[in-house]
Amino acid sequence: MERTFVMVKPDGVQRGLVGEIISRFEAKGLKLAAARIEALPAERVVEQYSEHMEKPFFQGLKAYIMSGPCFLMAWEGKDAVAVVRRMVGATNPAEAAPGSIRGDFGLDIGRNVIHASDSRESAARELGIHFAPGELVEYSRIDEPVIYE
Ligand code: IDP
Ligand code: MG
Repeated sequence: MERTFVMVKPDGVQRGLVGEIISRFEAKGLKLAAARIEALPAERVVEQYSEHMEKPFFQGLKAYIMSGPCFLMAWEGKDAVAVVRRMVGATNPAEAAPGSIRGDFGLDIGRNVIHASDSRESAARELGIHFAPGELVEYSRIDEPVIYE
């Protein structure tokens, strides 16, 4: 089992997409381990996106992520990191596959609704930035025996 970090960005929260997005991951069979709505402080936004610090879009990205509250989640399941990235879709929503979250709900690369960790290492790092270990809840979903072989 893997855990991954997922965040509905301020545009997704403002557009009322939090419930739709949770529903997709729940229906897939993934397990919600933590969730919180929060206006992120600058230092955690910079830490989250440190790999992009030198990019021309960084200041705009930081202002976008700080423009309103985000909805932070930890999702758990088999191959959760890769599965969630596929469900999120390509970075540019205009090119993201229909059926993916970005493909269904966005048009602009600078307003792409959602973030998801891109590797197991990023997932561990990002979960550590936003959640204390005790915030990740361990439990079983009663439907696990019919979701997994
Ligand atoms: P990802 O979110 O699909 O992993 P990254 O390349 O890691 O994409 O970029 C992180 C975030 O930075 C994107 O989700 C998007 O919000 C923003 N971003 C990336 N490229 C651009 C750009 O060219 N213009 C504006 N924002 C961008
Ligand atoms: Mg990325």
